[in-house]
This record gives sequence, structure tokens and C-alpha cells, in this order.
Amino acid sequence: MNTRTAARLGAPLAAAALLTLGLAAPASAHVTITPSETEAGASTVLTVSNGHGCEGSPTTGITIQMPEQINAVTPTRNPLYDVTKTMEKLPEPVTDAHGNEITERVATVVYTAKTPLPDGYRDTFELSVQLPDTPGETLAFPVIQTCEKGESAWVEVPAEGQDPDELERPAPTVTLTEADDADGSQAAAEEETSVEEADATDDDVDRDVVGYAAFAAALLGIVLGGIALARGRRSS
Ligand SMILES: [Cu+2]
Repeated sequence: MNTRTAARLGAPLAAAALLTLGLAAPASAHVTITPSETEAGASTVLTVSNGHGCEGSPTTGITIQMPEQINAVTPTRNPLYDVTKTMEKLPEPVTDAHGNEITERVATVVYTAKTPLPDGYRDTFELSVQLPDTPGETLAFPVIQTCEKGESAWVEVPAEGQDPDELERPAPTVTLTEADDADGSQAAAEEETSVEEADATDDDVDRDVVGYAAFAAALLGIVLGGIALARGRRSS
């Protein structure tokens, strides 16, 4: 085969490869959440990613529905979006991580774009959440994506045994895994060391506080130093 023939053969092959990539891209560019798997009971930050517009139309906003198993949600602000929470009353009051009684929960988080997001670009949205302590459970976060033209409802949840890849617009999900320290075989040993661990955790927190204090003091020193310098200059 001479180089000319190779080139002639190569072009259609490359085109075919591109076509395959093009077809594969939409599945990986859905609205997704990372991590898609994380420890049950954890306090964590989930990142919702929006990979494309509504059939080419720019995205104007997304509404994320919180699974009812999550009561505590703190959305991270985003300079390109206005963010609001819609609340709903809890059937029964619950106690939050700070020991306060809460009577309502965040039902949805709405990000509204200040400037529509063009198709072909992506944005991410962070939610700080307290996950329920139910290993093995998969939580669905249905998302409504609104666009300049139309909307996409990422709300499909696979039926028992169905492959989520078969769905056209699957709701992003997070699967809760067994916490590392909840390993059954180590449960007894853990009980013994749990007091020590609790102490260790306290120490860690103390160390963090000291770290932050040192950092704050250093910052203050810089600021005061700057002021002193400025004053010195002015008085001289
Ligand atoms: Cu997609």
C-alpha cells in the first residue's frame, strides 16, 4: 500500500471515528452529579454538572429537586447565577447537626443564569449536603433544565433491574456506600477504641482551630503591618 492509498483510506476511517465519538458524547454530557458514589451519613459537597443545552438552545437555569431523605442543603453561590432555595414543611421536626430543631427542609435549589449558558459549554453547581445513614440506597436528584427554547427534564429513574444507560434523560443519582468505619468484622474492636477515636477527633478539631487562629493572626499581622507602614509613610 503506497502513502496515497493509505491517506485515501485514512480519511474515511478518521471520519468514522469522529462520528462514533460524536454519538458517544451526549451520554457522557448529561446532567450528572459527582461523586456518584459516596459514604452514607457523610456531610459532603455534591457537584451538579450541566453538559449541554436543550437540543442546542442555551441554558437559562436549572432546578435541582432534593431527595426527601436529605434535610440539610446549603447551595454554594455562583457568580454567574442567582441561587434560591424553595422550602417545604417537614412532616415532623428533626434535629440538625447543630442541635437545633428544624421544621422545614430545602425542597429545591434553583440556579438562574445571569447570561444564558451557550450549548457546547458547561457549568457546575455545588451543594453541601448531609447524607442519610442508609448504605446501599441510591438517591435521585431530578433536575429541570430550562433553556431559551424549551426545557429538558432529567427526571427518569430506572425501574428495578433496568440499565440507567437505557434512559434518555436519567435523573442524576448518588449511591450511598458503607462507611469505612462500619466494617462488621471490626465493629467490636471499634467499640473499644471509639472513646480514643472521639478524643483524637477532638484533638484534630483543636488543631484545626489553632491552625485557623494562627492563620488569622498572621493575616492580622500583615494588615496591621501594612497600616503601620502606611502611617509611617504618611507621617514622614
Ligand atoms: Cu446529555
